[in-house]
Amino acid sequence: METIIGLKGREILNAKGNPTVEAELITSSGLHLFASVPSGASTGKYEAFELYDGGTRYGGRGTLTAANTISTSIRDALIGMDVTRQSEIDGLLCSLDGTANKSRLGANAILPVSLAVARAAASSMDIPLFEYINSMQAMGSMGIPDIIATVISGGVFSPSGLEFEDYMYVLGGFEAFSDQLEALVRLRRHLEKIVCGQFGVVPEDGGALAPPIRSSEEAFDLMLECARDLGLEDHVSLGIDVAASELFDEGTGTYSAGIGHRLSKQKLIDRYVALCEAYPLTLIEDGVEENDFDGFCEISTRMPSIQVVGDDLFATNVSRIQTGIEMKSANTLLLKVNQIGTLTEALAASRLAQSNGMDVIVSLRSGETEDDFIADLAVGIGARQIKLGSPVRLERNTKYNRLLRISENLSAPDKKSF
Ligand code: 2PG
Ligand code: MG
Repeated sequence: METIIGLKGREILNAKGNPTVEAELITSSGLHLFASVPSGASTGKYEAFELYDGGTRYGGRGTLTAANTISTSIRDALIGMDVTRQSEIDGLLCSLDGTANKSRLGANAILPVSLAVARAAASSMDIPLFEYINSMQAMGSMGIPDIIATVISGGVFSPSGLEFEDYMYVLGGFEAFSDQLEALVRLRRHLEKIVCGQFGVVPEDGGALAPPIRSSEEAFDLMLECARDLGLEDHVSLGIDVAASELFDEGTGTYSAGIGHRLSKQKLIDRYVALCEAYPLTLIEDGVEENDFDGFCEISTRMPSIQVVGDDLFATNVSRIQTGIEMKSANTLLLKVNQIGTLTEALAASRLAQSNGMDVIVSLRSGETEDDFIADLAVGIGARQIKLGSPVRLERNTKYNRLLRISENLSAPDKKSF
């Protein structure tokens, strides 16, 4: 039996230069495993709580308290436990916290421990992490996901006033994952050339370009021109993450769509329908605000052939996913482990979605770390897609690179890559 003999929390920096938390776990046979948590910028109301120190250090965003919790109370509770008892350990972490949204210890203290435990279990069994995750999931087959990548940023990620948050290429139809990734690199490079040729040097956010454009039509035209130039138009369609909760004004019940424009829900959905008619738009994430299960249902009814994705809507939370299933709100779950705070709960979320015929997209957060756990997660649960962003930032490429290794492994299972 492989047991936990040491556990330490540490404050580290994410890709945005903000503090986050890493767990370091030591097992009885001497394994050292690390895991860290990302954080979002456009976080939903129903996400698990991230605990920050307050005060003046790092503008109040320090994570020493959460890191210290790992080294003390979580450590004391977990010492001696068998690393293969993931659900028991996650249950214990939840009960140590004792709140519905992990607001006492912080999900940023709980999640890195949960992920490090899974890594330790896989290592102790001498199997790759994705295989271990698949065995815990007990449903569906493993597979390399297709890529969804934000290449143009708007909303809170851009100073431009461009109406929606993420403009994404939805890739598909490639023989090999490596071909798909190479195509994405070419798309991102060529798009930069087109955009900079037109606007000069433009700001970037997490590798996505933020040109001074205001309308989705302009973003789509740039993206399609780029795909056509490279002869890749049959391999890409378009997606948007509206992140509509960021645009919603509760008082008036309206949405801001770009600077100076306010739209009713009806007009906003009409706008999606018009965009779908004019462009190969196949994916709309968070098209209305996070409480509006009916609004999501209306999007699904009016555009039955696209992927209607719930991110802030579901918050990787089984009870919200259950409501969405009953109300036929969306056909796709965006799965973000730190929205819920333990691996066991994230797996339950994907199991519920998949067993009800929904697609799952495993997603990063805008404030990522170098941890590549979500690549194994996506493969292990057989997610249809993974949302990782532009492949020009190492915090994103660690995940792409892990998928390259895994895809080699899956095509030649005798040559295991761990
Ligand atoms: C999202 C992600 C990535 P964040 O909304 O899907 O764009 O953003 O991690 O800031 O929530
Ligand atoms: Mg989103």
